[in-house]
Amino acid sequence: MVDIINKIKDAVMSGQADQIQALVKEALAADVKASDILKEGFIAVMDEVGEKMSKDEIFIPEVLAAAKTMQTGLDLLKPYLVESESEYTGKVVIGSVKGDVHDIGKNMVCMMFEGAGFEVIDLGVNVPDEEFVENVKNQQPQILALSSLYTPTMLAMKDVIDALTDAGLRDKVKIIVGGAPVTQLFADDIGADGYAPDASKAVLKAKELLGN
Ligand code: B1M
Repeated sequence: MVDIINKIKDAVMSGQADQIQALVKEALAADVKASDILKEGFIAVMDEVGEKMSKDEIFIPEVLAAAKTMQTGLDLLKPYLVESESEYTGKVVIGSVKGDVHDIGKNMVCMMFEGAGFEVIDLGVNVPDEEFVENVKNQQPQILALSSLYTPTMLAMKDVIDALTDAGLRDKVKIIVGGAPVTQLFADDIGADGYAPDASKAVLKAKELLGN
């Protein structure tokens, strides 16, 4: 298993998007669990990418190529990762907050919600407060999910909550927040209803908030 996981990590680190699906298939055929490919392969290598990026050992084009490779691999892994039940449990509006263009983690959260039977309205990245407010008003989701990866954008989560309060919509939706720099303490401070450290726990938290 270590060998194929290392090959997957190398392919992501060097941005070989054309080879990643064959490697993921090889790992699955060798009975490596999809969750291990995700954690020990993709997420572990993205941490290494982040470290190299912060030390200026690699730069944005390489990071983008790594991100694209991971997303291509995830597309193949998706059916193996999501839960098999597909009972409709609610509607989620989700986005990466204003100023934040990271979307791989947010896309994983979408994937897990879809797998759990939620209807997902993904607003994408760098989403302005007003767009979240509009969608809460028009789509009437039970859950609003906000993602932030870049510390300077964390306070945009509070701006969304304040904008919903100003629009008289705060009590119409449960808000969950997440992303690498986000913590339970921060979630409590900004008045979110819940925090989740990863995509699967985001679904569990949403279900808990909805009383399921
Ligand atoms: Co960015 N970046 N980046 N980057 N980038 C980080 C986040 C960083 C930690 C790297 C580093 O320096 N070590 C650092 C942030 C430091 C900080 O703020 N504390 C950083 C920086 C500084 C930047 C720029 C400023 C770089 C620059 O321009 N000089 C810039 C900022 C752009 C912006 O947003 N305004 C930038 C740009 C980029 C790229 C565009 C090049 C690219 C993004 C491509 C894309 O997403 N399509 C990129 C990438 C790829 C990364 C790293 C390397 C990988 C992120 C990733 O996809 N991880 C990242 C380092 C790292 O995270 N190790 C880094 C894998 C993903 C599965 O994990 O997204 O954490 P993650 O999602 C997890 C959980 O966080 C959680 O669930 C997921 C797993 O289950 N989760 C939620 C996420 N959202 C959730 C929502 C929830 C619940 C859980 O509920 C709603």
